[in-house]
Amino acid sequence: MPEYTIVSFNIRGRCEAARMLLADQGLEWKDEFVTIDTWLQGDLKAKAVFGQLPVFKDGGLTLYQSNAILRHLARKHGLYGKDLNDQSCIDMMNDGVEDLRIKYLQLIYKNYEEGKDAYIKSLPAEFKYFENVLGQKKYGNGFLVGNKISFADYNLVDLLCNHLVLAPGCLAEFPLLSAYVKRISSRPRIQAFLSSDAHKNRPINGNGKQ
Ligand code: 0HH
Repeated sequence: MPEYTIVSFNIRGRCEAARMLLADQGLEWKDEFVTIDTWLQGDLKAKAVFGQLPVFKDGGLTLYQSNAILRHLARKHGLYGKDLNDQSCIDMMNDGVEDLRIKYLQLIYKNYEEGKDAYIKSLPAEFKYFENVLGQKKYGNGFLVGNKISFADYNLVDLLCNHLVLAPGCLAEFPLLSAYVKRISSRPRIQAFLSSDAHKNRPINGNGKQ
């Protein structure tokens, strides 16, 4: 029986980075998808710590908040750097990913038709920060931090893959970031995950926009 359960809407949304992490680490999980009708009945929302999905189950632990889920898995499976300084840098990078994810989700759910062109124009200003980090030995080069993949890498690659759907040429001016996405996406288990029907058939977002 899989060790972990992810309860979410049937979208990639905020869970796909955790799924990518689990797949890459060779870990098994079970997806339980909640339909909008079930959600609107209200029982699950009432039980949720912050009234939202996803929820993650690891034995007796029930965890809400997608970034807390990533961190839990990272602590358990050695994806949180080699020491305290690495951990803090990984947190910093993940916070940067979260800032961009919030902007992306605001576009998708609140302002898609009117905001898409301006959002795409704003992307170089967002991506340059990550490009700079990849170019600095101070944090890392192959990965965001240090010499080993961390939960922030899965989170960033997932978000960049969504952006490549939104604007296929958006990484063209960023050689390090383009190579990074290709390198991580071609890790054998990630490649298998990304080409699985489960991933491909799962909508990116809940409103059909992408
Ligand atoms: N900070 C939280 C986290 O990182 C944010 C979670 C969140 O936004 O975990 N949850 C949303 C679901 S993602 C939620 O629970 C948005 C997609 C909504 C589309 C659903 C339709 C899917 C149909 C297949 N939203 C529900 C709510 O707030 O009541």
